[in-house]
Amino acid sequence: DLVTRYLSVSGMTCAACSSSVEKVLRQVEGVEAASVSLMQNLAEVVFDANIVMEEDLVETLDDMGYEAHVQE
Ligand code: 9UX
Repeated sequence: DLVTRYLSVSGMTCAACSSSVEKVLRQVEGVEAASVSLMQNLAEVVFDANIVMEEDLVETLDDMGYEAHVQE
């Protein structure tokens, strides 16, 4: 099933940061769509919860050097 979740992402300081975060999220298997707002420090991700978990997305962004958290 497709779910939409929001991740807060800190550490993005320029537009290239948010672009690369968006690009990487879109390449994750199971992710259908990703949209990242630099101004809001927010990533909106639509993914198939049977394929990928939100914790995996958080870890992916942490590995890139950003600090991500799932928003309630
Ligand atoms: Mo912009 Mo982000 O020069 O790591 S790409 S700060």
